[in-house]
Amino acid sequence: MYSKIRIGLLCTLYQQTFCWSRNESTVGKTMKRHRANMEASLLSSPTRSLSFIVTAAGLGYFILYASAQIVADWISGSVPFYDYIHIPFIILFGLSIVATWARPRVGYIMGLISGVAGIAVLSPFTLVKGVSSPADFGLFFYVITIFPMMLAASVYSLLAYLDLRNPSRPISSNRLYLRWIVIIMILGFMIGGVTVGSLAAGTENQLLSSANSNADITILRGAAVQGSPAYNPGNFTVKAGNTVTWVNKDTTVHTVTSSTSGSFDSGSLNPGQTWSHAFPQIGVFKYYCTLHVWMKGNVTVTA
Ligand SMILES: [Cu+2]
Repeated sequence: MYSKIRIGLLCTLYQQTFCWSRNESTVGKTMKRHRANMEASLLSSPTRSLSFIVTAAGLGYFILYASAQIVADWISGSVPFYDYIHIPFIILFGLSIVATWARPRVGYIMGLISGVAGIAVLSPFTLVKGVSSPADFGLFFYVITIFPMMLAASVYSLLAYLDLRNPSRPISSNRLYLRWIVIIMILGFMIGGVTVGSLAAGTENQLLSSANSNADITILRGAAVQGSPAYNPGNFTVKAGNTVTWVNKDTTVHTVTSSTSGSFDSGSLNPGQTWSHAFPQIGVFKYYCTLHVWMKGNVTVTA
């Protein structure tokens, strides 16, 4: 009798488990199919294609730009360190675009995270420098287009993710407007920025070329590029007791710093700025730029 009860109990347990799991799986499947249908209709909507286009364009623009730069630098023989910083982002952005296409809900989160990470990590290196000196037009153009494009990709990824998270709810017209406002603002910012920048570049070039022409030594345009001439003349000869003046005619900050520590140091010399130092003693005084250590020059002081 005891065993009969036990078998009966087991049967009930088994049946309940079986029924429950079968029930669950049927309901689950229907729910899933319903959700998939909603998502599919949402994904085929114009909003979705707009989200995909903006996200892919925003992230893809960086991939193309940074890859082209790496190839160009590689051909020219010197690959600066920011090219290496770009590599993980090229991979991350590429994966995000593929994911956005194949698995939108995961993809848009990735798009949002990688867009924000790109802005956060890359802007400290270039943003202020690029905007402050439009005469360095390559960098200026990079800054004024890359970051707005990344921002657009991030905003669109966020909006697309919010829509996908709740696929049964119709997309509000506010969000549709918001999408268009974001595109118009970002395009306007880029076009305006490039226009103003190219005008400012002309002015800056003029100012730099007319900056202190009485200086003894000129920091040449493009001095930061490894292998190109930096200080002109590279060796300047002066009589003891005289003062030597440097002028920075490049578009970026440089220094004139003694290779013998503590002897003399100009500190940061902004574009157009001059700096002077007196040489009372005879000898050869080597100096370099602390920001671009390959920039070297010397002053020979004679009796
Ligand atoms: Cu320098």
